[in-house]
Amino acid sequence: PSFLTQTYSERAKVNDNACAKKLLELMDKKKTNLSVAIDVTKKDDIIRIADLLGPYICVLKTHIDIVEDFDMELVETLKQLAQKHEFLIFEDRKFADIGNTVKHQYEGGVYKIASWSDITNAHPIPGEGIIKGLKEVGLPLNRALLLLAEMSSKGTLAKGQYTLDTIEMAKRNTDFVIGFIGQNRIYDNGDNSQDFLYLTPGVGLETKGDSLGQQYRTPHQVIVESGCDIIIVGRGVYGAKDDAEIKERAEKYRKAGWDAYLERIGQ
Ligand code: S5P
Repeated sequence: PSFLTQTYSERAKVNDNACAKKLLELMDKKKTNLSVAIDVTKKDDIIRIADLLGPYICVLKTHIDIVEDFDMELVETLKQLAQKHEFLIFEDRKFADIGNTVKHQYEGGVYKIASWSDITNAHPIPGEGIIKGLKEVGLPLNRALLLLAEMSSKGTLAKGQYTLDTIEMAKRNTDFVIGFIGQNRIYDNGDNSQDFLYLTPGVGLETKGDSLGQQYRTPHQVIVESGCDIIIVGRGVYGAKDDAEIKERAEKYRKAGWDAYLERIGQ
């Protein structure tokens, strides 16, 4: 059967990537396919919101280079919160350079991303060397990679043959690549040979987009109509007026995403 109609826990059993397996298991346990993008710029705000949202999310997505007062204590705290609430950390670094350069960017520099982020992502634009470079650092640490197969923004060049070639790249690197950032479940051969996870940003219930090209769809469109697995929501959740409303919004998106998943698997 197609992975589309299987439960997350059934898929966890047959996925032999440790990181993907753990993610599918905790999604099933916590009943959530919601990832929140905490795109705020102060350390204390990230920590406060992460602790608040822990119970509602399967993946905490960060943009570590927008944090004004970054230090390693921030990522240590996020690691502790990830343990406390059982979620994975995804640094949305969007690597896009040659293998040798991304290796350094992933392992070293100020942020030492590989030391704390379970999942990161890369544009396939440089060719397969980018995966090989990241893999040299990430595999020994049991990290995993997502390839950007499509984007949510208006006018994106990631479409058509580019997207199809991205899927082929992933199929040749299944030891490290666990899935995609994309808008549609493009590859599902239905024969259980390779289960890729589709994480989908550009999700909003209230608005259709922003003034800078972002485009939003609903959790139902993403999970049921497009067959993706995880909804990524940023401003739709953290952009609330206070903590109580942030929690309310997280629960609203969690429920919308989970109900859509139940509908998809026919439960
Ligand atoms: O195609 C993409 C890929 C990503 S990872 N479109 C996106 O918007 N993103 C990220 O998802 C983006 O960098 C941001 O962190 C989040 C969307 O945030 P929102 O506030 O628009 O929901």
